[in-house]
Amino acid sequence: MFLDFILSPQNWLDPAGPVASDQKDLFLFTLYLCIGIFVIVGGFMLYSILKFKAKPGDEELPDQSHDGTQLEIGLMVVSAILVAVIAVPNVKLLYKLAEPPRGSNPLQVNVIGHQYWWEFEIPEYQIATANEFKIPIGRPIEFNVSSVDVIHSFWVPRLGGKVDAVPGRDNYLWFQADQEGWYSGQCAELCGSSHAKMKFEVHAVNDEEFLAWVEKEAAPAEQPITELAKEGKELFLTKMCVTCHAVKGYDGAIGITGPNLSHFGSRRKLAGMWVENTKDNLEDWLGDPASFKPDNIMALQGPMYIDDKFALTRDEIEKLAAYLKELY
Ligand code: HEC
Ligand SMILES: [Cu+2]
Repeated sequence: MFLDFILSPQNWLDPAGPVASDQKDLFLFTLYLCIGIFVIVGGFMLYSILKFKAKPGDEELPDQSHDGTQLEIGLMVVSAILVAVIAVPNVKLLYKLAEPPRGSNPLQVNVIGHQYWWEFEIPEYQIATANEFKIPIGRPIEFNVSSVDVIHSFWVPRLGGKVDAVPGRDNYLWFQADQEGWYSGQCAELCGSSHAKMKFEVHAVNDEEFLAWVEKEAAPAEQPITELAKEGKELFLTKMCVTCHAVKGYDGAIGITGPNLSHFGSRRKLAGMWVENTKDNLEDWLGDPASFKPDNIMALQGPMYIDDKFALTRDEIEKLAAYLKELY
């Protein structure tokens, strides 16, 4: 169990950028200091208990003394010094991490929490995506974090501490990734039944790969190629999917209740969870989204899931999945 936590992809003890690494160092410094205090105080206590406990044959109470003015003042001074030793590096780091280093040209990303999924916008490149996004390594990323419904919390443990996503408010956070890789993120504020499944992924890549991704994401969605996918597109446009989902370049597909699906086929995971975005999982999702994530808005409000009259057939699900997979 404990080892699972250490090896987890959300292990903040394994930082991958300067913010997370400073925060870890500060935490461990405080922890080690406290362990030291615990050992010294506990040691004195243990020593006293063993040395002064009643021995066989002791009949009378020992001398009951108090008032060690010098000792008491001494302990107060030591405590005050210890508080300062912990407070000074904390305050220093707060100021250091308040903003990215001067002149570092941070990338702006807007993060919006929704009932069980995350929306990400990169205004500089006019990109809107969901549950998964790429960042360039070695460059600070500044996040403006907010929410459209309740309070969520944006947290990527291996890259830096978290910040609340509060409706009607922009909260601020920055971090930087120094190593390429996938970093798992998590909503860290209880927000409902599928809160634990409100996950997302940050993919840190080199500049070249980042720019290629940005270019692809900014472009309109691909047109379907196979017959199955072409039929899927027709269904997508006529089966009310577009009331909630946007697909760049399609008139009418501008829904904002659900994730932007313009390049859904290139996403690694499904609905931000730990589930791979495979054909089978996608078909299962379209058949019954609530079985993956209870109380998600697609299952709660999508007419095809609440009224048998609009239910999708097996054949329709296959076509829709084929189409979505081609939205690369
Ligand atoms: C009532 C609004 C609504 C309707 C209608 C709707 N969806 Fe969704 N959809 C959502 C929401 C909200 C989510 C995100 C769920 C979550 O992760 O909590 C979602 C998620 C998805 C995802 C996963 C996206 C990702 O980023 O992994 C796919 C794929 C999808 N919907 C396809 C469809 C298709 C196809 C239809 C039409 C048959 C459809 N949806 C109809 C709201 C809707
Ligand atoms: Cu949440």
